[in-house]
Amino acid sequence: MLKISSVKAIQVFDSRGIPTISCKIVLENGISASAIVPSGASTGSKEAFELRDNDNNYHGKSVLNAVNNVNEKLSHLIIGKDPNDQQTIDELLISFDNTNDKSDIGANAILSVSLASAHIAAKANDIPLYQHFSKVYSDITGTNVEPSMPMPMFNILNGGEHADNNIDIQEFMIIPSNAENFAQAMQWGTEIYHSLKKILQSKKYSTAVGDEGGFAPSLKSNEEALKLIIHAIKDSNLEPGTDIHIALDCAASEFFDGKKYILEDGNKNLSSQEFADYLYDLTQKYPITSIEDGMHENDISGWKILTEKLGSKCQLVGDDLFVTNEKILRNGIDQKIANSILIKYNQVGTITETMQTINCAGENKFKSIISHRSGETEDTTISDLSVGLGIGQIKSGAPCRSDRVAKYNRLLWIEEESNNILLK
Ligand code: 2PG
Ligand code: MG
Repeated sequence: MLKISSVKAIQVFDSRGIPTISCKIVLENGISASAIVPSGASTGSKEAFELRDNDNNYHGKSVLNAVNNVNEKLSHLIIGKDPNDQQTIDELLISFDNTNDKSDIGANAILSVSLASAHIAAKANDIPLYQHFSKVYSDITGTNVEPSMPMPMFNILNGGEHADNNIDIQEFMIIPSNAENFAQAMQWGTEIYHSLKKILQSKKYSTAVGDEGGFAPSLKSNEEALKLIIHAIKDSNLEPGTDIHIALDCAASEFFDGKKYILEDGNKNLSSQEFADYLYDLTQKYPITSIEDGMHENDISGWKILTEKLGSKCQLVGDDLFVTNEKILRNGIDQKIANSILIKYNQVGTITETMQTINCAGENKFKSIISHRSGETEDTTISDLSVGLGIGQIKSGAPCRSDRVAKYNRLLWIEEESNNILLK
């Protein structure tokens, strides 16, 4: 049995220069491991609570109370426990907080311990983290999984809350569907990214990047973004619709006023039905196979319209809609909305709950996509999680900026060192 001897958190910084928590766990035998918590910008209203200090420091964004909660409270719960038993650790953390949204201790505080615990267990057992995650998943859910490499979704053009431009849709992603392995997917992704840069330069558009490393030019319309991407795919000698497909994250909660979807694109004010038609038209013209948050998280009738219209031909992903929460997902499944879920562990707060949600999705034939947050760090836990659970898909932004590329680079090493694991 392994035994935790100390748990220590400090405040560190994410890719936006905003404070976040890093937690280090040390075992009795002296081995240590740490993890860092990410943070979102376009957040769902039902996400677990991110505790920030809201005082005069760091524009109110410091996390010193959450850090203190780890050091003064959570550490005492965890010291002496065996990190192999992820579920027991997470249940102790969850019940100590005792609120539905983890607002007492802070989901960021709780997640930092949950993640560090997984890292130290893998390290102490001398196995890769993804293998540890496979084992933890079968312990928690009773379902055995085969590790596999995920298909990446590269967010090469940024709009919405992640960029200071006029593009409504938050993420335009490319999926190298026809790639034979992860390394080839990476090659295609980077080649298209650089082709897009050249095209933007030739049109005198900005090549400054948004929060997730994708370009963030001001364009005439959302459709112009799609045309530029198709152009970049062809310039890379790849075939749109065969080699490469397109995924969108509308993050539609950000431009819904309670009644209408307000698009800067042509000053459109669209009803749910009209916005669903608008998205449908885009899928008719471009090889779009995945649309995330195509409706506001509370526009359930809009989600029903969208699912009826597009659900059989397109992956419809609930992010702000489901917030990685099993109960909210079950409710959505009952209402027959969406057909896939985005998985972000800080939306729910522990590894255990994240795995339970993924399992619930699988049992109901929903696909899962593991995701970064727009505020990221050098932490690469999501890469191992995607492989270990054989999830099949990951989005971690553009193939640019170390906070994004760190995840892809970790996946390249996993592919190299486990040459029998295939791209799903
Ligand atoms: C999203 C995420 C990640 P954020 O909406 O899918 O791309 O953004 O972390 O800002 O919620
Ligand atoms: Mg999203």
